[in-house]
Amino acid sequence: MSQISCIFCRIIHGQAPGEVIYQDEEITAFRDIHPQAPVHILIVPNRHIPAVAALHPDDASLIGRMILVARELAKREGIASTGYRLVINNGPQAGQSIDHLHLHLLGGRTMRWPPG
Ligand code: DGP
Repeated sequence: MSQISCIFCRIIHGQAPGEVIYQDEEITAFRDIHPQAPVHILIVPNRHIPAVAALHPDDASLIGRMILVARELAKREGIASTGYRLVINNGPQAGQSIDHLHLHLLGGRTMRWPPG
């Protein structure tokens, strides 16, 4: 199910511009429009799931696959050995700005901790 007003649904379905670098029957990955690192990719479910808070137990394998896709893309992007960060923001205080679940893959520079 997709939502016409959701920018990520529109990118997934080719109805809005996006640099899609991976897609299968349940997951799409595209480059972040405001990259925070040399490599910044968003891995998203094709189905409109608003946030981690909206996940069901049946989605466990989907979330697992999103992480495996991120790992594969990190290899393809040449950051597997130098390291990378996977982030999911959930809700306003975490800074979630798009209400379509997305896993950030960030790499290509040294990261600080804790995050801001
Ligand atoms: P978050 O703050 O965790 O909700 O991250 C949302 C990310 O989505 C943010 O890093 C910028 C990115 N983004 C927002 N709109 C677009 C868009 O239209 N296209 C692409 N490729 N990325 C977008």
